[in-house]
Amino acid sequence: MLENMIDLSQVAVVKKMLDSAGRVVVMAHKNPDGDAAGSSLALCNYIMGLGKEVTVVLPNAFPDFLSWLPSAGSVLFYDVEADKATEKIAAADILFCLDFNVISRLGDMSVAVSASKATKVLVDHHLFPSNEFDVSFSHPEACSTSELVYRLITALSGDECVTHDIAQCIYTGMMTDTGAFTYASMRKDIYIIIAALLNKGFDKDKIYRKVFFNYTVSRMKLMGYAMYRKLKLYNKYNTALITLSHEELMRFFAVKGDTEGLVNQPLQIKGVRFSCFFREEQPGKINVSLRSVDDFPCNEVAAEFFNGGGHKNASGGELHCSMDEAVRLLQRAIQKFKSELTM
Ligand SMILES: [Mn+2]
Repeated sequence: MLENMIDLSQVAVVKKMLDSAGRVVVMAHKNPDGDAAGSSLALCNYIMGLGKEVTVVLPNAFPDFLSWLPSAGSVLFYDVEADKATEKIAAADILFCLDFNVISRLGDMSVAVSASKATKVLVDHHLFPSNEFDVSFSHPEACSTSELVYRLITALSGDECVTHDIAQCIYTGMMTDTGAFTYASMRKDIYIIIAALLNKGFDKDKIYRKVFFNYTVSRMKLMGYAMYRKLKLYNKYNTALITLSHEELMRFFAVKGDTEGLVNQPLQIKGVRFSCFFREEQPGKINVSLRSVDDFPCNEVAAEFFNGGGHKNASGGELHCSMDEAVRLLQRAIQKFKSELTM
């Protein structure tokens, strides 16, 4: 049996709304990841099963390795078809807002969503949800929004409503948001849900390969280069840093997503508790990714030194300076957080 998480009186409210709704739009955050795409498509497939008109509208495309997700071909992308997307949003009775906590996370699309008079239902696991939503299922304790969608639809219609397609979407979101169940994945409910999903008869190992074994040769070589030539260890501080300049990214023909996950790699080194990756997206503009293990608060480092924030073990930020200056900033940061890094 699953432990209770979502509020059943709110589920009843959603049920009523769905019963009387004509048109529904499901959306997720900009630069959608496996959880954003998986949770949206799971919910979309469920609502389609109810016989409603439903559209998934995303601010921009998800990575190629998610294009096999059931119904992925029917998604409307705001950055490509803004007029059509705006029309759908304006005509909807309900907007399901998945995997983000403030409407501004939709980027340019947020204008159309804020202007809509539709009932906005939030389903999300990020901290600090805004009050822009009419109904909120906000549960930072959930491993993923996909887990919450599973809980929502089974609370609405029981396990029978979970089709083979829906199960694959939900599994993908749960898997990607936990690094294939290597973090944020301690709650036993996660595995009770997975067992229920596997009953629907899909091949979870195949999903793993579709999502994670998708490198191009140039990406593999870039990863090797980064690891062999660009990894720096601050042993005294149990900290690792990888930097990639704009020139280096160009040299390896890096495209969006090619450095995904690189920041996690140094955490595999014995003793490393804090891993940083600086990627010079454009000359002078540096994207900062931070990862940690245990209690080391990346988000505090991100907020204080890198104009960013995020979760305790996974945060990000942005700098407008040279790579040398960024590295010096990190040196100051680890000096400041020395006691937490060396315990
Ligand atoms: Mn998520």
